[in-house]
Amino acid sequence: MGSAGNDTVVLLATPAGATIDLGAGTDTLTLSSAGDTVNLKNIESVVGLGGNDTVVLLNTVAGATIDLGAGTDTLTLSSAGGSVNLSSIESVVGLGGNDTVVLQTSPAGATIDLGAGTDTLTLSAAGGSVNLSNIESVLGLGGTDTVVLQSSPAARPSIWAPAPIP
Ligand SMILES: [Ca+2]
Ligand SMILES: [Ca+2]
Repeated sequence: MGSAGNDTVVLLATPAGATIDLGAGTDTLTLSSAGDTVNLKNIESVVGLGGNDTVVLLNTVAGATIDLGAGTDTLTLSSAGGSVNLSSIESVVGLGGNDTVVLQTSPAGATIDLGAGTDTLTLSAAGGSVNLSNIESVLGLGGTDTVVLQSSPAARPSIWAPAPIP
């Protein structure tokens, strides 16, 4: 458990399934280079390195930034939903909450399933290829996007693309 202050924690080795709660403040956690399987709470910034990381968010700090680095990484969002900014995550799993996900970078062929709730995904400005499930709204930016809908909500999702430059 972290203190109320701002904690900066670097994991050197972590038991699989460890739960890490850094409490109040603006906290940063760096996962071990071997890859970690962890359950996280109250962490504003998560940095993964080259290992394969499996991360479960027990809660989502609004606007949290999560970059799991190289490797084959999986992130499960909090069941309460929330807004997160993601980089370098091969598989993102959302649960019943309303999720607002912004991809800052996405690996080619990343799989993103935001589950139940009313979910919004913003694609990376760099473009890329993604496989999507259960997302009510998808917003693309200036990049070249390849999107495969593996399953879409009953009402077709609304997908926006920027207007062409006149
Ligand atoms: Ca990683
Ligand atoms: Ca959801």
